[in-house]
Amino acid sequence: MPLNKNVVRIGAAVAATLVLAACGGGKIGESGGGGTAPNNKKLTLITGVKAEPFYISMRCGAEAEAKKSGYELSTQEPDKFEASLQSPIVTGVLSTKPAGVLIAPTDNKALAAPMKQLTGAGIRVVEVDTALEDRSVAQSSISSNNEQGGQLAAQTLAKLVGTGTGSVLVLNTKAGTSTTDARAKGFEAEIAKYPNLKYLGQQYTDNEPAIAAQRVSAALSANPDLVGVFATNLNSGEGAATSLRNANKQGAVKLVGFDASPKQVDDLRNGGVQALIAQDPATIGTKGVQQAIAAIEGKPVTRDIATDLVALTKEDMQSKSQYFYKQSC
Ligand code: T6T
Repeated sequence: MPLNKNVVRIGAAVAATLVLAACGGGKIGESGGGGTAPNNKKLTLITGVKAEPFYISMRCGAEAEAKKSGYELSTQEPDKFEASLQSPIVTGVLSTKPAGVLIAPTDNKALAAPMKQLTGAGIRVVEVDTALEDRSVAQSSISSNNEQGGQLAAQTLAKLVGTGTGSVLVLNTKAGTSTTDARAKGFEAEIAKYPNLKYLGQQYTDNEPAIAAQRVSAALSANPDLVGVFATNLNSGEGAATSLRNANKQGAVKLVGFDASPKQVDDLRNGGVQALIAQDPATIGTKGVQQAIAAIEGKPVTRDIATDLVALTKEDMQSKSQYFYKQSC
């Protein structure tokens, strides 16, 4: 089912508007632990990786909302998108006794134990972007509808290829990343509707642009009929664009990326990438803080909130520049 519009906006509404009383039911000051101490206005954001425009934009939204609400937000970030580096950060945050933690878990299983330590100490936990498989740990999860984003990427890529035939590749990051796994899943289901396109499966990039570039050059050698690549996130997209440019395949092999970093936006403008599925990380941060505060203050919490996803092309990108990610607040 090809797209009949260049731009499709999905997931603007709350996906599941089930409103729950704050689970754990604790009130401020109830158990004397760090998280529940009276008048504790400390929040901590733990992102997936340091100095990356998606998380910078998320932090900007979170900081502004915290300030507006009289809370103090500090941010901690691992040097790489890796559970073994993020887990000790979570454990370290425990001793700083924030009232609430917003976290983007880098692995949908490995972060469960450290995150349970937080909730065990009475700290309210909200997932921002990525999530655990175990839905009993966080009180609220805010993210794009990533499966729909993958479907949108497949529709966009199929439209770009048009009546051509050939193979298409997906670049995922690391198995166990809830967001990119959902994007790959949505893409695979949707691309099956286009008999002119042969799905080659997904390759993992370890969330490293250099590995993404290697995967694309290997795919080009092994599949001379390669007509499309879907890069499920910022780093894989940046690496794929470099590889296609070096192989003189820019534009001949259509590249659809996810995210909208300054480099990805430049690539869209200069033809290095043909479409981007942009998220709204600032709103993920804003809503994450709102839900954490609701949980801390014993107000109703929304279990799942979906934020915007927008397809950007060279033609319409300027009118959607509010979706470009930031390098600083
Ligand atoms: O795509 C985002 C984020 O949604 C994903 O979970 C991990 O990668 C990014 O941070 C971009 O690098």
